[in-house]
Amino acid sequence: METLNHLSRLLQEGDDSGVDALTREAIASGIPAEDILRALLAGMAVVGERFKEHEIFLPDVLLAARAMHAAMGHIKPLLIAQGVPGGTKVVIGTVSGDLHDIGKNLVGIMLQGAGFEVLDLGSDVPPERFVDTAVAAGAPVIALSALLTTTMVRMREVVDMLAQRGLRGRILTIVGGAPVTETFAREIGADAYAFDATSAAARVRALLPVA
Ligand code: B1M
Repeated sequence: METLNHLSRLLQEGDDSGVDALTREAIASGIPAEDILRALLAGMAVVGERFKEHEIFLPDVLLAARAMHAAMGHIKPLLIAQGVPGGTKVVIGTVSGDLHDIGKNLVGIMLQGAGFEVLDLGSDVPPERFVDTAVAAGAPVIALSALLTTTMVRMREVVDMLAQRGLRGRILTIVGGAPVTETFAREIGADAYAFDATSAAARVRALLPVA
């Protein structure tokens, strides 16, 4: 669809005001939020590819990320529309040393849409903050995101800290992010792994007896 291709192109160009306006227009014309999200993700995948190939540079990626945030502000309420407020709490964040938050935000939105109360700690979150927050809030799940091969190893610190404090089994962990795999999740002792935001919500639901 032309509007969605255009949206994806504007995102690749880092045109945040263009993305902002066209996202609002797309919503008003009845295009489903899921389709808008798909177009944005396709645009971001191109940005990642071009960055890898050194065709664009970090400031370009930052502009694309800013445009993504602008669009997410509009589609977030639509994506979580079926959410039931006040459900089971899930603490979420991107691990220490990692500033990537777009995927984590998406996981948070899908969790909210599935009826969970999401406590979002942001990015670059130290292990003790995850654990302390979960304990203080009575959250049975910690959801960890990492986008860098250098930071995914920090997920293990959260799992280990739960074990040291005798909380393994009472507070469960789910991990995900582009470099994270099911095998890695098993290796570090995480309770679950999810490939994307939609399956993350389903996996968290499956982890809990009643959610
Ligand atoms: Co960076 N970056 N980045 N970056 N960046 C990647 C990740 C990279 C793959 C780009 C590349 O080289 N092709 C590469 C990592 C290489 C590696 O480690 N193997 C990379 C690099 C190298 C870096 C820097 C080191 C660059 C530098 O400084 N030289 C630097 C690191 C900064 C830091 O974190 N300390 C850096 C910085 C940045 C920006 C700040 C400019 C910006 C982030 C802005 C922001 O997030 N606010 C940025 C961006 C935007 C990207 C790319 C282009 C896009 C990431 C993204 O948002 N994707 C990325 C390339 C790529 O992924 N194609 C790249 C869209 C998002 C929806 O997908 O986050 O994968 P994603 O989330 C998915 C799944 O992974 C999953 O669900 C989501 C979809 O449904 N998921 C979970 C995520 N978390 C989950 C948790 C779960 C379950 C599923 O359970 C809890």
